[in-house]
Amino acid sequence: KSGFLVRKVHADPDGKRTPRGKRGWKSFYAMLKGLVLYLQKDEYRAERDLTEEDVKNAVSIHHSLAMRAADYSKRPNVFYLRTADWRVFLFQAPNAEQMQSWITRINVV
Ligand code: I3P
Repeated sequence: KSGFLVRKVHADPDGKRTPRGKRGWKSFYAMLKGLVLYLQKDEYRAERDLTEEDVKNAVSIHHSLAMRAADYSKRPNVFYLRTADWRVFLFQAPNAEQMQSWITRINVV
């Protein structure tokens, strides 16, 4: 699965609140491959090698949990991703259907 997602980092490993200045929303082209959610800064280019930054932004979704961010009302179609190492991301999908599709795909693996 792939598509555009806007990401906000809410908590760093061990659930520590991400500091001010690193909490802004950023747009990525997201690709779910196996147990890794790749977040590419530029829009998708077919055979491109992953850059150092792409690797840094990639998230392991092994033992992670995605759920609709019912308590977050500043933007629509936002879901939480909590990783095994207790990081927390918010992701905004382009529409409700895409949001649900990402949640289902992340939780099924
Ligand atoms: C953050 C940015 C986010 C905002 C966050 C700010 O600033 O303005 O959009 O979250 O508020 O800290 P920065 O880019 O300097 O990190 P919201 O859009 O959800 O308000 P927060 O610290 O209350 O999460």
